[in-house]
Amino acid sequence: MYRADLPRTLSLVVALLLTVAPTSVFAREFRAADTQNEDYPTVQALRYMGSLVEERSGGRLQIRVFHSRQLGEEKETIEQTRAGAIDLNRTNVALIGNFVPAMNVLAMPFLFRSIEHMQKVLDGPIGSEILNSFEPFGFVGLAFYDSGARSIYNSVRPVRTLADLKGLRIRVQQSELMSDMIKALGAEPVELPYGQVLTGLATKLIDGAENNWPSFVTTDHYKFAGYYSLTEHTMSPEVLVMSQKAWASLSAEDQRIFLESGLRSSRFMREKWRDLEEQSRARAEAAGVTIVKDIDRKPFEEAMLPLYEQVRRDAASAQLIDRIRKVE
Ligand code: GTR
Repeated sequence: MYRADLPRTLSLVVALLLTVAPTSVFAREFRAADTQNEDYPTVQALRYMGSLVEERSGGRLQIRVFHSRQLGEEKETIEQTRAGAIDLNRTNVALIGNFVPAMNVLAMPFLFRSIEHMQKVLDGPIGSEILNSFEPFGFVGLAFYDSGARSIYNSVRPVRTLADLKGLRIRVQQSELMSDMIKALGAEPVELPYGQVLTGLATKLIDGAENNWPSFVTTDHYKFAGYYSLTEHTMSPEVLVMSQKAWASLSAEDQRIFLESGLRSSRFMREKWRDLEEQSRARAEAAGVTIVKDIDRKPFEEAMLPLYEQVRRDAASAQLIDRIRKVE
């Protein structure tokens, strides 16, 4: 650096310090991870939660949202959250099910009869109990977010029956349970991080994948997979967790701020979700995607029985499944 540049550099540094000082000195920033795009309802919900947290704490607590896999793919961000390197994480239950067994129960195929059934379970005592059961695994459950129903899509043929699925390479989330599910349906599972699915479809590494309408469309998967079969095999919701480490560092009052703001953000998100689901479906239809509606779900459900047997070997999971099914 030339000597003549020094004063200018110094004044720049001072100016910079002055701009960041109010935040860095008085506020504590919490890093939140979300794999979805900037405008996705879950990301909007995190930003909304950030505004609530900031307002209620008089600016002491702030949330910085990292969307679009800026902090890595979902599996890695969950590991980092458990280690305390990421403070908040919005993840799908199928991914965090690798760590928290109750999450795998929520990802079970054909568990919920309808979205209303799922919301009733998650909004009620069972939902709170599940959120309260995270701590031994290094997380604190704050809230659930909607994620609709997941269906199978592919680029090869309309899937109506199990026979149609034979031999298709279907991408699943990085979850053993989801791999086993696709295997049980007779297709070939390929575990891939979310960010690699588009390339996988475009290069024909995979024939298809499975997801809800908004994920199918906002990722552009629909441009490479023209058949969307309404299998609606899972309704695995999203969950917002905080690292146990960040949680333990908060006063009881601040913990309450995060909990209540998380809950409010989940209500805020529900409206956005409904709109985007409709818009996404319409957009896929307008782009020429064939929506396969005439599916006999019975054989799909029956194919899942061995998976249920496997998961029910864990007594707590078996009990949770039964309780969820009993909710009217
Ligand atoms: C989406 C979910 C993401 C991610 C993705 C996937 O529905 O919002 O968190 O799990 O599915 O299939 O990888």
